[in-house]
Amino acid sequence: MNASAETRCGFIAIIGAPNAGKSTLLNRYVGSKIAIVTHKVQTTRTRIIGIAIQGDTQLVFVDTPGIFAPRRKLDRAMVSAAWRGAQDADLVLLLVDTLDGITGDVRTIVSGLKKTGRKAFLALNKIDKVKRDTLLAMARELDSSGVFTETFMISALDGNGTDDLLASLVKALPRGPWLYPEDQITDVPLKMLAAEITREQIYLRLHQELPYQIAVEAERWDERKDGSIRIEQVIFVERKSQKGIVIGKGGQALKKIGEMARAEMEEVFGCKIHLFLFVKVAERWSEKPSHYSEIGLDYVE
Ligand SMILES: Nc1nc2c(ncn2[C@@H]2O[C@H](COP(=O)(O)OP(=O)(O)OP(=O)(O)O)[C@@H](O)[C@H]2O)c(=O)[nH]1
Ligand SMILES: [Mg+2]
Repeated sequence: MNASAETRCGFIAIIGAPNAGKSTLLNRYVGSKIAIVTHKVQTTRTRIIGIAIQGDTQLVFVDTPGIFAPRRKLDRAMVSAAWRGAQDADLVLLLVDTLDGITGDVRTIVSGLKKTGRKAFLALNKIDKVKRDTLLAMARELDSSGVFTETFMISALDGNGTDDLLASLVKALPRGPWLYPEDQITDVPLKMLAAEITREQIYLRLHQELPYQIAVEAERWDERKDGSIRIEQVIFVERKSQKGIVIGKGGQALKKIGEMARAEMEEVFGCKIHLFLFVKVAERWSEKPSHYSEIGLDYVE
């Protein structure tokens, strides 16, 4: 590891409304898929750390759940995890989905930052899809809040503008020793990553009829002598009808989810995976505290 006189290291919280592209940006900077990404809002449920290295600098990105007006208990826990992520960080990066414009959620976040006196970097995302005039108008309006030190226009998807943003983040981080080993890229335990991969496949396959309140937990995890891993996971749904949707006609949906998830896990973990999925109805699981710690959240009354 490098001497601390020259090195820099710090936490950068990526915050924003649901679906802004936070996890996409995190994965790009880390260079590996550690946070799941879907077209649905509220994909990320907990804080996820992704570590990138640029020369002498270790950048510790904190992906957070989207911030929005919470109604349900799970929502409240997610939003509070996101704000905590911002509080603890050296730098805050607000990502705005320019396809959506300046929504009520974005205004809420900006005024939240203003209240705490936090300065932030602003990145207008999805510029691959939006006209330049619209982008400039949005930048002007957001800039007038006085919250942002620098503004960037990026596409987390195709990478446009992301190098400039990264270079500026590096400059703004404090000097200090690296906090993580050089080869560590995340703090998500493998078990949770595997559960997230399955949840992503459920979201991707069952978009229309998806019951939002789905949780996946690893029930058994055996690393075998031959180097393979045998994983049993339980998919929790809240109602019997949802169980039917996840399993599908003749078990087809669940089978496909299992195949896709297994392939993805084999790629991410680099070994053979034996995956077994079970679906259970746990009525109102999202109201129960024990399920929260399983997915890395604090239960908020
Ligand atoms: N066109 C375009 N789509 C993008 C871009 N960045 C992200 N997306 C898409 O936006 C959707 C949401 O991306 P995520 O990375 O899951 O967004 P998120 O902010 O992490 O969402 P939550 O975890 O739900 O808060 C996905 O379908 C992405 O492929 C971009 O730069 N351009
Ligand atoms: Mg996300």
